[in-house]
Amino acid sequence: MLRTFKQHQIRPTESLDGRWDFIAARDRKSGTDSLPRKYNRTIHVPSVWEKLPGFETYRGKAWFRKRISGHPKRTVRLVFGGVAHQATVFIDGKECGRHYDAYSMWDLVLPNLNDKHHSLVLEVSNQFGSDSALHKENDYYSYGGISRPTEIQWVPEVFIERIHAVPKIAANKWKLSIKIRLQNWTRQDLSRKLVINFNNEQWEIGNNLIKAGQSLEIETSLDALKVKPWNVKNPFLYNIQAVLYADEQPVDDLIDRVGFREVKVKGRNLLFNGKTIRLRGFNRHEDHPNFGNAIPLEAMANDLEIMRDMNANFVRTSHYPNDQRFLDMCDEMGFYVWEESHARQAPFEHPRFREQILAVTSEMIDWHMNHPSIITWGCLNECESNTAKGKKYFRDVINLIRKSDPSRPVTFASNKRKDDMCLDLVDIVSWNRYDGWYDHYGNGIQSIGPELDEMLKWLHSPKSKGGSGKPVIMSEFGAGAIYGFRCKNYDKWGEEFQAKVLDAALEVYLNHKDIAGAAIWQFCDCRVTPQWSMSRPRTMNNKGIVDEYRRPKLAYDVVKEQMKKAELKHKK
Ligand code: ADA
Repeated sequence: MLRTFKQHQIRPTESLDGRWDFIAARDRKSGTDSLPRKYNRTIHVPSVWEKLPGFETYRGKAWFRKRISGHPKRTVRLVFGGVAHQATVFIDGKECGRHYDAYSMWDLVLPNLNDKHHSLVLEVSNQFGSDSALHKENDYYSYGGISRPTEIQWVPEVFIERIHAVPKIAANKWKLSIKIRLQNWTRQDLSRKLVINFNNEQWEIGNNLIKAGQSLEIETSLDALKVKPWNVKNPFLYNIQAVLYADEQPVDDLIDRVGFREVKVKGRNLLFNGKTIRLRGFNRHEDHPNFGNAIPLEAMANDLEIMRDMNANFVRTSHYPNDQRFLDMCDEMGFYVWEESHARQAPFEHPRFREQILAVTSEMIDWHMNHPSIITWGCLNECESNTAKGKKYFRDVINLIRKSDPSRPVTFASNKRKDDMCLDLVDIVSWNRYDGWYDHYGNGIQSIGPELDEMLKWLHSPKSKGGSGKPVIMSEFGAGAIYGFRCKNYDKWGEEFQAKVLDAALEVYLNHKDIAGAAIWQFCDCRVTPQWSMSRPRTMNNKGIVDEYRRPKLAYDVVKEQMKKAELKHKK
């Protein structure tokens, strides 16, 4: 399933997960200019091919094939949770769509497929280079494959594509501002009646004409709702269902979920339903030694249980949108989430950068809008925010975020310190700092407090050119440790050294009156690309509090204790 809950009662759907035919370019004898006639094996979907013995380091192309069936009166819509990272879709040998980026959900409507069986083929590549600005050699691994759940749906002439529901409170009454997007894939104008079912009540939204081949966005508002608010202690969720009628017959539906909460910035604080909150948690890569980034639901749930055990209430989806099922579980368990579009030290000069960053940012918000756990949108991690040229990109991406969703604050994680030129563009200032690891090794931990105070003094002065008075999140800090390397000399890479740095950093960041949140880098060790191997023992980023198998390092108990102390302090 694409989500942790059922999204349709009327629309027929079917999972395409399971065995697909598979062949890699390196195994094709007759060249790769045309689609394969033969497939030499099958592969499970979702998965990454790097988990197939012999494919551990395969960077190239592969083809996936599955038989699908049409429908006499409807057409086929394919929904992909994520394909890593360049996909070209063929139906019966004809190209019918493309998508770039592993971390965005996307769909394809295939009009007029008759009700016979058809051959669906995906050509997938995890290659870097001139076509890929966001997936590149990096301090995390870009895998290859159909790495998230995939679904086939059979939709009527006009179907419900998306529901966006934004909760707002006024005079102590909750309301939902709703936008529903309908798509008419036929060549004729069609009229349809729309109904919304919410909290055991029904709202008729009347008849709407949808022009041939076009989408129509319908706005409405459900007012004076008797609902319980969503918060991390009591994450109350409500289903919202849109139903479409043709000639008084229900022909389509879409169910999504909402939680009633408002996130605002007030001075140097983050307000959540009017109360100041303090964030404490982790940066988490979607990475696992047995699954790559195709992490099964149970393993995702286990990650959140481990974070909860360490008294965390916050997770940053570094550095890309996550599997929606992970976000669903954050909604269900009660976590605050910083989700960001895919970029880590991205090359603005890359010929495809602009189009790709705008596309993935738009897809992130369009598909993930309704998650109550997402409290801020992030972007452009440690990108060029220290130049006038770079600021143009920051301004365009942040403007796109604000236009797509005015309801959430915006931030980006910066390592540019006093050279940053983009702090006027954000609502929340976020800093990546590694005092005691990259900086000031040796006496580094004594510098954490003084360095922070020096930065805050600069920030809340005119010198920061727009950062003054804004909340601050310490978006990354930490140290590396190789699991099992114990070292009483407190040498680097030893678990003792990492625990000492984390203890000192959390003592400062979780208790400073002007720090609204802190996210440790990082939750678990993760695989990186070979180019990083000189500075990354095991070709892994070893700053996890647990290793890649989620085995706790010495720092685990230090983090747990520091976060418990902070939870008790801020509850007061
Ligand atoms: C940066 C970056 C992270 C990771 C970290 C590290 O802050 O944002 O992705 O690379 O450094 O481990 O050095």
